[in-house]
Amino acid sequence: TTPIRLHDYRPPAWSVETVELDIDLGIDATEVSSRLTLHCDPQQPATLRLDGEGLELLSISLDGRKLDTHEYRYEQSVLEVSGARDGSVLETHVRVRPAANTTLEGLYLSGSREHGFLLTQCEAEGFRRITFFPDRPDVLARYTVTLRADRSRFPVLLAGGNPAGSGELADGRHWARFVDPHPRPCYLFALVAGRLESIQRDYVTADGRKVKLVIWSEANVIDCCHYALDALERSMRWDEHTYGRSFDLDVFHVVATHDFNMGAMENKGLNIFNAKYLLADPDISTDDEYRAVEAVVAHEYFHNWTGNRVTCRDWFQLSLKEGLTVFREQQFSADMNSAALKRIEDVALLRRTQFPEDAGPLAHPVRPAEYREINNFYTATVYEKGSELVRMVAGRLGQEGFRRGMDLYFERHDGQAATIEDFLAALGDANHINLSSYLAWYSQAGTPRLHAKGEYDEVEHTYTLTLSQQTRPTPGHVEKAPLPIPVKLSLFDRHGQMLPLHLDGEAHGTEKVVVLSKPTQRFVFQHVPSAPVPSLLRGFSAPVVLECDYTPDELALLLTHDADGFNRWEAGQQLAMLAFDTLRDGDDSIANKAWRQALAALFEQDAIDDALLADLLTPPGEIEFADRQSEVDPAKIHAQRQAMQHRLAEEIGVDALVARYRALAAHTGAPELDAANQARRRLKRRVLELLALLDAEQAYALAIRQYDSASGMTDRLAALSVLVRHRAPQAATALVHFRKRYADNPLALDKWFTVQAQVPGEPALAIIKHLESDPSFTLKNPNRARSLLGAFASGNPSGFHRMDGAAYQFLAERLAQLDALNPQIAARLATAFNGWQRLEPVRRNAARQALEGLAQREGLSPNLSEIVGNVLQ
Ligand code: HT7
Ligand code: ZN
Repeated sequence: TTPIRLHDYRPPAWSVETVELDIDLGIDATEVSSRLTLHCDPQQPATLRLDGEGLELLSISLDGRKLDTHEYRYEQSVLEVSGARDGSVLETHVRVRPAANTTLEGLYLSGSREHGFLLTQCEAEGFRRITFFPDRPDVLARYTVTLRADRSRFPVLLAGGNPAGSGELADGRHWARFVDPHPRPCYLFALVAGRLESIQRDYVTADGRKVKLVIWSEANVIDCCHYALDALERSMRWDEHTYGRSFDLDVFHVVATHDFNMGAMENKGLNIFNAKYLLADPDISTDDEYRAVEAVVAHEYFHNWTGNRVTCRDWFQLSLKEGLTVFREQQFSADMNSAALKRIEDVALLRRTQFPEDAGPLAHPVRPAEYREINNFYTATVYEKGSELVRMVAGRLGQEGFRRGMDLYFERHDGQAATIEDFLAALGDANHINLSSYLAWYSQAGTPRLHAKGEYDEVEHTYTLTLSQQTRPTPGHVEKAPLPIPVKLSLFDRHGQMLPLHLDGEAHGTEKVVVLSKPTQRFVFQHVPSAPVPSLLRGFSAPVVLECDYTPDELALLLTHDADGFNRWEAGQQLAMLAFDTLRDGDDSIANKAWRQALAALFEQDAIDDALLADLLTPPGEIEFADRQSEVDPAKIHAQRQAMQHRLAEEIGVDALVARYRALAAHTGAPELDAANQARRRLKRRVLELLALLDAEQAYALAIRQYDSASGMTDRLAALSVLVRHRAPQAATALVHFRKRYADNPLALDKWFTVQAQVPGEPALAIIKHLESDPSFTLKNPNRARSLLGAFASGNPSGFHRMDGAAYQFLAERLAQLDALNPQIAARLATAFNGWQRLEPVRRNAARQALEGLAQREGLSPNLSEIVGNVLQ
């Protein structure tokens, strides 16, 4: 396939004013009748071309006249119609086959033929699998949708928009109609039909309109939807309060499915969720999952304005809605929970997922210049780095300035398909600032390295900070331009006190943002009484890798004294990196001592929030350590990281660990979700993990007691994970118990697979192969495939990267099988190979062989072949 290029964008020759869909639903066959009112510029007549994939065309008419076969052509997923003119009405009647659709794109069946329900997924290009249409986001139309079906098999009929009638038909069938007054792109179309239960609540908007909120699920889990309904209400209030944006239909439906390719989908008025991100129950969901449900509910809801009311001109602008909506969700979650913990979680995610993407063969700009398969571009770069770019701009404008800018963005572009330039222009114009220099961040791949060097002049009492930036080449782009990098900084004295900042003759309090816009710049701070310790990039003010020649003592000082939780954690992470780099072949180092002694002291003081302490006690992950190396040996990284943690546990001591564990365990009874209880559980888990490195027997005994007495999934899974990862003798019984207890709960069973897929090192592959024969394992369900294969290949570096390459061959085999069922999921799992070029030579050769073998297979989907091809580059 030839790539699609941003540069080649042209406005659509044809627009669609209204869409009337009449859909006759059936599990094996569904018939879709469509009536489109079309427009084109009479001065620039063009052939009418509509997208349509795998559609069985039953009839076609133009302006009321049935067309002969010579008047249209349907080939290679394009329908060409002759004779259409401005104002023409095109009617098509097609058949699609939901039960046979394993791609989970377009119209498909969730669950079994007997009990399951029908639903759609149209983003990015699934609408063309339902009917003929110009399937591009800049064609906005008004939709009227009528659904018809057998009442007993499909008692619930839903589509996005306001309800506009329903009634009975002959032979036990019924119908329901929905009208959406807001013009929208076709990727936001959705329908759901089947036997579903609901919970609902009335919501009154800030301007007094009543909106009915309804959450739908299969009957057995409807009681697990209350938390999501609360989260939805909180999101709606927050968006009204923070951005002045209210919901704009009479009813808002949300539906849970176990069969979904991604997390959730923001279809207008009918959000559809992967059950993993909608259902919440203490017996099934961990604390992290509760927070994820809240975050995803908010994210999808926020899309109503950032994505739906203002949509994207083309898929290159995907980050316009995704980066911005991730940012809005991050703000919301920070407001609802601890802001420091949220920032830690998000930065850790960015480093674990986006930094490796940006450093390897899959690197691409936040706004890619070209793509072959758009589904492969729903990436950490577009989402997470995209959000960091919005954060930088928002920081530049300040809270009020950003709000002014967003108001102008909505005012200018409501009902339109916009670009990233439009977004920056609105934010800038509302504040009389030119933000166009930030565009370079959107078009340039790679994580910039920010180098910092400080010099103190004892005579002049000045501190000169020299900042420089460099971005390494990424595939196809060698030359990199300097970017505007906001560096939020403070200076600390050697007692851990923040110093007042004086720059260019002005006082700036104790925290200041300087912007590095050139390759190198110097910033001279005056009136600095003694040689300071700089705290740089505070709050992670830019998505860069900081290189600064800190001494271990300096980092330990920041870790101990900074009042801000995030900065403290960041100093600890940098110190742990230093400790890791200097821990050669088991030797101790100054950095190592500084890291563990500082943490042991904080542990003893008992003055920090439990959750923050748990995060401080966690060194960067194996992927982050690997990201800094050129000849990666994942087994060695795993061993070194374990050794660091072992020494940390020794430094704290068995007695202190056990005492703290017991104190925490004494508090945790009912699985309450308040911050203090969540924090206690988080620290308890971390303490148990450290103890397991030091005194395995005692830790296993505590773990098995915790497993048996746990009142919720957080404690139960934490205990199980300690037992399983260490291959404790008690693990087998606990696993059998868990398997039995949750036999009917897919979300809990996914965790059972994942916990075993993450056993480190050599044993993992045999475990995976054994688990594949469990009757509940299937490649057809994305959550299940991810819970085993994804957790192994992307979440267990020492298990996946075996020296003998057997896991590479195994994954390649499974990817080929999966590809035949669900190309989107196969392509996503294949990204586990990213970074293979930086492996040490033995593994590198083995990975190359597996990838080359996969690439040569016949009939790979465009999705998988694009990823494999790019990874191999
Ligand atoms: N905007 C949604 C993207 C999405 C998606 C993309 C491709 C294939 C399937 C998909 N399901 C959902 C999700 C979001 O970012 O909110
Ligand atoms: Zn989104």
